[in-house]
Amino acid sequence: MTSPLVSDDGPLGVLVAGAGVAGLETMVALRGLARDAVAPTLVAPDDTFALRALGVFEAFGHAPARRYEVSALARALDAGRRRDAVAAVDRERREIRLRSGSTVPYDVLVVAVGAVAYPAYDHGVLFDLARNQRAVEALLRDVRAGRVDSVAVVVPRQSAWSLPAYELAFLLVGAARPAREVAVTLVTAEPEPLAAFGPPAGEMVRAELDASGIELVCGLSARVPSARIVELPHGRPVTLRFATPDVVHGLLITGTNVNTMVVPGFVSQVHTEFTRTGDLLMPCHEYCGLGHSEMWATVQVVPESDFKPDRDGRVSCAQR
Ligand SMILES: Cc1cc2nc3c(=O)[nH]c(=O)nc-3n(C[C@H](O)[C@H](O)[C@H](O)COP(=O)(O)OP(=O)(O)OC[C@H]3O[C@@H](n4cnc5c(N)ncnc54)[C@H](O)[C@@H]3O)c2cc1C
Ligand SMILES: [Cu+2]
Repeated sequence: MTSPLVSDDGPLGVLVAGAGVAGLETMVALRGLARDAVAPTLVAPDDTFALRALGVFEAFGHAPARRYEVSALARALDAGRRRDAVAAVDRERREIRLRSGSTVPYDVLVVAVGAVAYPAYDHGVLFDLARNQRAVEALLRDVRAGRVDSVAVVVPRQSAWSLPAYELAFLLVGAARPAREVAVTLVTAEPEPLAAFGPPAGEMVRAELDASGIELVCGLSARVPSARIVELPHGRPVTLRFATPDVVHGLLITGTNVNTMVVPGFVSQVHTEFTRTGDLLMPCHEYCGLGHSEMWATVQVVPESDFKPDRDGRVSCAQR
């Protein structure tokens, strides 16, 4: 078998989707290792790239992370650049369809589009400066002015990267006025603080938290009650019924067979069984009006022993 990199038909057309650290490192490595055997193209909607690791500090007024122009980075790597997003992949034809409607062919496709971030809780302040700047700044103003006595920093269950929560807890303690301390509690489902870094790091962080007076609650997943959360049991058949009093909506639960239209005057019924515990996003997938992008809920699939239905055996995420 011949390597695709030594084809006689010219360089291999590599399409890299995503200008985060994964996509950009792939481009750099390709150029370094395969040189002229590849013709890379970078597809991403972003104008700039910045190291997200500095994001928490930025919110507290530290110097913002340096921004790099994505087009300049692509030029420096002698790569093609499309400022667009991938909408669909056609594997048969080896081409992608872009959100703008055009198509781009590829020999090899690298998908590095990152994770989809969404708020785990309806309640509380989502610590995301890019999407929730006003609420984050209001919280920091209140902490600095001594208007809050306590703050709980909650790491949602299933968060893979919990470090920002620890940074946030330390910075909150530092931001409070010396004379008006704020009680900071960090709640995480990790068995040990910063579990991904192993036991020595855990012990160090535990000692630092202690020294800063931050209360640590670990090994527990926090629930922040909300009308947007519906808790359902793992490993047994459930029947879901959806109704709408206003207009047509569409509902799906990610990673399951649940996907239905919801039409005024009818009750949509779906049977399913959740095969693993965890949080699943339940968005509306039918454009239903101005509030559509805000129309989502979280299905928390819990072990059957934790499942607490109403007396009639039902649960509901709608406020009755
Ligand atoms: C506040 C914060 C602090 C962090 N601190 C650290 C740290 O200290 N150390 C550490 O190692 N990690 C840290 N991380 C984690 C790190 O940022 C991520 O692991 C990393 O960004 C993942 O890189 P990625 O390229 O896979 O995805 P992303 O950085 O999410 O990039 C995805 C890219 O894909 C693009 N994209 C999305 N959809 C499409 C589409 N349909 N078509 C084309 N392009 C698309 C996006 O615009 C973006 O350019 C932190 C994360 C956050 C949020
Ligand atoms: Cu909708």
